[in-house]
Amino acid sequence: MTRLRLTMAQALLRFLAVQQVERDGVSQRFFGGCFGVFGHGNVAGLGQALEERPDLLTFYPARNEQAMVHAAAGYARMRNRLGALACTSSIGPGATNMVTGAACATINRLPVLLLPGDVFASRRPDPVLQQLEVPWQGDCSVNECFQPVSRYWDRISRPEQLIPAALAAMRVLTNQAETGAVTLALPQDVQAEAYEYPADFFEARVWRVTRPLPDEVALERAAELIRSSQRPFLVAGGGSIYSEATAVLARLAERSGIPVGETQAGKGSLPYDHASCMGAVGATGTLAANRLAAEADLVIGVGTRWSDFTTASKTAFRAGGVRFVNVNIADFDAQKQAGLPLTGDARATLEALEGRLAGWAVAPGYRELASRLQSEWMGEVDRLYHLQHGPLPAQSEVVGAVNELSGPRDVVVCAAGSMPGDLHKLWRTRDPKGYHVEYGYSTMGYEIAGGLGVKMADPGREVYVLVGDGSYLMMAQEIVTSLQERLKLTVVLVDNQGYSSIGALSRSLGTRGFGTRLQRRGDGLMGDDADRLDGPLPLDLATNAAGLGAHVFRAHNVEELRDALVAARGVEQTVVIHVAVDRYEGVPAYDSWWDVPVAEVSEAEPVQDARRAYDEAARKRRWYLQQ
Ligand SMILES: Cc1ncc(C[n+]2csc(CCOP(=O)(O)OP(=O)(O)O)c2C)c(N)n1
Ligand SMILES: [Mg+2]
Repeated sequence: MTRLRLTMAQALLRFLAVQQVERDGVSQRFFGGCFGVFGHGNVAGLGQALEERPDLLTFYPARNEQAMVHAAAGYARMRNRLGALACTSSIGPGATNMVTGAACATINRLPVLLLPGDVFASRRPDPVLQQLEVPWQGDCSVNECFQPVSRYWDRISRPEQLIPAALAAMRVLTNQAETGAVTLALPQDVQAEAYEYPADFFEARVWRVTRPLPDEVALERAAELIRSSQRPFLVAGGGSIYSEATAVLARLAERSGIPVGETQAGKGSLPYDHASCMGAVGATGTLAANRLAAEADLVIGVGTRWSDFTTASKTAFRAGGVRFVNVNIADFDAQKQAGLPLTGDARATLEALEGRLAGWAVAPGYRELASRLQSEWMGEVDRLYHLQHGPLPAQSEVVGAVNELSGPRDVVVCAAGSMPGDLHKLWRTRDPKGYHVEYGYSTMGYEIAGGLGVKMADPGREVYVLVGDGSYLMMAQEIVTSLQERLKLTVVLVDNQGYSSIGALSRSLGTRGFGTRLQRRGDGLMGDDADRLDGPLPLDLATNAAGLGAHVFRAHNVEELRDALVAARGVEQTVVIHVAVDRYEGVPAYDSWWDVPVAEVSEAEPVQDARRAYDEAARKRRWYLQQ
């Protein structure tokens, strides 16, 4: 048997470079490159390997380890999980900076390969710089923090362990039901240690992504349930996009007349003007979707993990005896809401249902109701896109301007603040990959970094990053990486002087926007009530963006924003358009609720009122136990 004498890091790199993924007979390279920030723990091991063989994997230097994992997640999502990036860090803070990114990727079920450096396996020089010693457990380092946020975790303490660990890592990364962050902790001495690796380990390896089907009995039962329902409602989640089920979903919805609501990850499953598209459902849902959801007797979930935003904290589906059918590749999700589990690939399963539902459709009256609700909703979006609010514009007008001035295949990216809810309701999605809001972890700071990953995965599309001032202040530095890689982003920085979403939430819960406004401390209020007393901080985020090298436009009203969006198209490098919006002009909620518990006892009257309203709303909560 041929053997190659390589360091563990060199062997890992060679292995990663030849992994392929295949679906529907089309095979592609799995790893699109490797992000990294070097320090001790990766500079000599993996760093040496990457430097020696740039032909194997492109190295992308990043500014912040959390951000690079977000970029990797954005990349994987854009590639429908058929591609991923590796991320290498030094030991200690470089490694733990990736933990938030890992949690974000795992919650969103997105493959990322994390390669944190680790302390010496030999332990000879212990404690090394940045080593956290655990007095009662010698083999524990900060990298144990990755365990609960990874779907596979391993530590390569001997060079030959790489062989089974790398194969196990690939299995999880490419398994559509299990995928998420995969962590291989790499002790720095072992990275540099040589071993005679069998040449077979470096042969091209194809990981097949199959399209498993639920069993016949379950399919028959589901078709029966659907055929006998009066008011079926379908909820499309991220799984419908990842499995490329959107065409069959559109056909099925058109023929059967079943109306469709979309989750954050599932938005784009249907084009916004498809006859069955009711848009967002749940806490940030449209009136059309939420009305139909409330009365549905059967809810068909496709690739959704039923988060509280989707179920409006289990108040969205209110019909007595409402039942669920769950199409999901992960049995874990298929079993939720006591639903009939159709554990399988979304596209294959919908195709199988399509045949069984041939010739069946909802009653004409139900189709008409959906059509009326849809056109009413379109009118509401038009109204909010063109509010002509002043003196500062409303955020909904910013959404309208970006939507109307972006192309049908362009991608909008967002993650946290008030913008995700507004986008969920208002964005008119025209392409299944045109809407990219990370709302599994809703990580402030994901926006620019995630947008960079989207652009890496599909440089042919314009990427519009909508980011609040709060998120921008948390993590804007990958603007620099976008310039380094000549990957253009159009960042719309929506400035409302602080955490307006949480301010509004706080006010609705009786706590006056406490601690959510950008202002000097001093008057004891730290809330929106203090606005008139205290001026804002002398912050200039547009200048900050210019300092990072972005091409900056300052828009003071919607017209200037539109002009800037048009001008931005002609700029080759990353653009930041700064626009100030009215902090208090939000998009309303449409017949929905989100469960955020209010203090049961308080001296404050607004809190007591909020608690009463909370108890009232909480009465609508359901368990969903009906099988
Ligand atoms: C890392 C992180 N920390 C805290 C939160 C909680 N949180 C959600 S939205 C938000 C405020 C976001 O502010 P900004 O980006 O300005 O958006 P706005 O609410 O003003 O629209 C906060 C603090 C979060 N989602 N992520
Ligand atoms: Mg803000």
